[in-house]
Amino acid sequence: MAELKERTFIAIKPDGVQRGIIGEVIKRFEMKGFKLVGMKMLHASEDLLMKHYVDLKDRPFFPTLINYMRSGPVVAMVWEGKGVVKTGRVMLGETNPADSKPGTIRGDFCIDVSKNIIHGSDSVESANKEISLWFKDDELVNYSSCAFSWLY
Ligand code: DAT
Ligand code: MG
Repeated sequence: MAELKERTFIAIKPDGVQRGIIGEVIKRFEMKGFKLVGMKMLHASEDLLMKHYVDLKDRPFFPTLINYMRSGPVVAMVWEGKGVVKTGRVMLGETNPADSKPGTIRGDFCIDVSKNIIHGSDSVESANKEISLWFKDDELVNYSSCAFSWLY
């Protein structure tokens, strides 16, 4: 069923990597039941980041945002499962950590909007765009998870 194959793009930003939050993020998505189908660590290029954040190019914080995203390596991931885009956003919390509830990733691990440690796609359409921007087809892995029939 196609709805069980929905995918989202999640990236741990340079501050999340430096602060040792990679494992915690992976743990939360794994424990929820989502399936990891792609993951890599990289220094994102300016070109990639300009494309990724193109919708924000006219915002005053755009140059700071690009510099921040280039300040160290990021961990890029693709997670799969029913409703993963929307649920992923709920798990992340609000854009501004100050508005994020405890129990969310941003609510639990960061303070400032300009250092909010993680990215998650905001719609299925942006997820598809972002996944194809960050990953080649052969970097996404097809496999069946033994948990599948216990989740759905
Ligand atoms: P989100 O990452 O929750 O999808 P967004 O797409 O609106 O939020 O913005 C992308 C990133 O830009 C966000 O994670 C942090 C940064 N940002 C957004 N609004 C900001 C602001 N007012 N000041 C500084 N950085 C901001
Ligand atoms: Mg966004």
